Amino acid sequence: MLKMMAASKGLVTHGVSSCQGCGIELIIRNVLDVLGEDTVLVIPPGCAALFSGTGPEAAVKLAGIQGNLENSAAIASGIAAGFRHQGNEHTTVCAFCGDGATVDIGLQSLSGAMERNENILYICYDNEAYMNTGIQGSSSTPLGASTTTTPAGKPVGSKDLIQIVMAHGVPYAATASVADLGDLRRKVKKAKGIKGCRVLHIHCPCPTGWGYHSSKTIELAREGVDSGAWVLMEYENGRVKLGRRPSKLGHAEDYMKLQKRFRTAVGELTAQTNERIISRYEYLEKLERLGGE
Ligand SMILES: Cc1ncc(C[n+]2csc(CCOP(=O)(O)OP(=O)(O)O)c2C)c(N)n1
Ligand code: SF4
Repeated sequence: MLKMMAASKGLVTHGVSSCQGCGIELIIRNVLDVLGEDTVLVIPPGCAALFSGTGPEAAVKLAGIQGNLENSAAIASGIAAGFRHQGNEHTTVCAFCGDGATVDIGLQSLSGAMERNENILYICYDNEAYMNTGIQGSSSTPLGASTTTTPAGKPVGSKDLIQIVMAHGVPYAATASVADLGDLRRKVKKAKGIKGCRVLHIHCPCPTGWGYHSSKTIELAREGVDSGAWVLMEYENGRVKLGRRPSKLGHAEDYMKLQKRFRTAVGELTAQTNERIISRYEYLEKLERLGGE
């Protein structure tokens, strides 16, 4: 492993133990490539912890800490306070957390950090379930998706994290996806250059939990963006700016058909999914127009 670390060029070594086709690996390689080595990472338990670890198992060549599911934003806030005390204004403190660690178990600590406008970059990679412990449903799991705790399909929709973040009035927040790595990198770069609490919410396909072939990660992420199941947007200084308009807005069938987790979501549930996608998108468009007035 030490040899692999030395041989790999970026800040993430070769030979990580995530599943083939895992969206997290693409995300963390790109995020750290943009953030650079003057970065401290906070990673809670979850699949991203496959990249942290201690000693020779660590796949990232950065200082960092693995905390708890409840308190990544609080730990990051403490590290940022330490740097402030030392007069260090340059190091990026980045929390890199799954959806369970963000929208469920760590939501209160994230909310506090956003309220206090802590100088941290909080990234939620969203694979839409508790993957590391066996694909349990989270409040980011979408309507109709089958998990080990929602075997017949989740009967309710997901929490809208970006709107929760916007309600806190942070200086910068954005959604991104592995469907468009150029856009993702641009948003990471922008977030890096802003002071205060910045939040990125990144769609993260998971072949193991979503039930698709590992070669289809990018194709699937693109279907998500094209259908509007995942909306690319930014929020800056109180204004919403939508990214590329979905080319098949409200037609999530192709996206859903590619994934076994939606095998029970037929007919009525698919129609409900499409309705939700359209009404959410129209609402976001209204917010964008309001910001422009
Ligand atoms: C309070 C608490 N409950 C449960 C666990 C067990 N646990 C460890 S990792 C994990 C899954 C985390 O899911 P998520 O944050 O979505 O990340 P993913 O595994 O999907 O990458 C769970 C439930 C824990 N560590 N702490
Ligand atoms: S279970 Fe999913 S998120 Fe976790 S390592 Fe495997 S592909 Fe990645």
